[in-house]
Amino acid sequence: MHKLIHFLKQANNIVFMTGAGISAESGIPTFREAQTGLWEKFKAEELATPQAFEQDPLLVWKWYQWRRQLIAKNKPNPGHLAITKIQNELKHVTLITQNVDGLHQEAGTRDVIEFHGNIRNNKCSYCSHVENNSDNQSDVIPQCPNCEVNLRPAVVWFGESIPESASQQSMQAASQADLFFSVGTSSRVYPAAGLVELARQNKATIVEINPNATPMTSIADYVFAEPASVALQRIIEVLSLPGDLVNTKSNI
Ligand code: BV8
Ligand code: ZN
Repeated sequence: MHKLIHFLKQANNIVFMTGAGISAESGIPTFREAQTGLWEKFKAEELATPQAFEQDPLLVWKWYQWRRQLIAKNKPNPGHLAITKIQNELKHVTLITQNVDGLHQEAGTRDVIEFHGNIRNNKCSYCSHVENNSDNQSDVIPQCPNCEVNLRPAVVWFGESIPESASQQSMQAASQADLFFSVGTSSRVYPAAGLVELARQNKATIVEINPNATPMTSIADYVFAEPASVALQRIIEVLSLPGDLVNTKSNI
């Protein structure tokens, strides 16, 4: 941990990339764990596609409304809050998130790059119309005022490209990072997972925080095989202690 904290304090460009695992401790199911209740017979990856929305818009719409209500009932956890604290205490910390739940912003993290869009808004697939969905709990799908077609959640579905600005900002951040944290992601979805590889190619020190191994574990310089809130709070504790750093009981 000593060397990592030394890196943290010396780093000029720190990047955090988060996945569904950081929201798991807020009660939001991760993307690949089996769904529950009326959604248990569906796989998230099958519902989060333009084809699914085309085929059964109401089914996909209800799934998103269900997720929105779940998110609204939950709040950021200590893992989200720790990233905000690190961003406030250290210079130049960039957060890229694959999550669409908005919990990082709610935790006070600034300039969040939403790599897969956000669930708060609806957008039109045919024009630039976007509208907020926050207080709409209806099962009636809103229509685009310009095109008179179904609006859809303002997220990036499988088979859709990453929004240009999010993609550009993320690639720039990853290529300039000297310290890159991959937090709570199975590192299976591309191009997001490729950002770790891009950082690595540019000689960044890679830290993975995930209770389970992923395809990125083998290229990580430091691995915290524990929940995000535990690992990030340990880093905060050791970071904010003055002078010499305490020994932590971990393999780091
Ligand atoms: C693209 C928004 C170019 C929606 C998401 C065939 C056709 C088309 C494309 C493809 C194809 N084959 C492959 C692709 C590319 C595809 C892809 O990568 N597929 C994968 C499945 C192989 N990618 C795309 O389609 C992307 N676009 O490539 O465009 C293109 C265009 C046209 C045609 C071809 C290519 C777009 C991908 C974006 C999809 N949208 N979300 C919504 O949310 O509804 S992705 C979705 O997965 C979520 O955003 C999620 O964040 C993301 C990644 O998953 P994870 O976050 O990693 O979540 P997961 O559940 O997997 O893992 C959770 C982890 O947390 C676990 O490791 C667990 O151990 C850990 N954990 C659990 N608890 C904790 C914890 N960690 C820490 N603390 C804890 N407490
Ligand atoms: Zn439209």
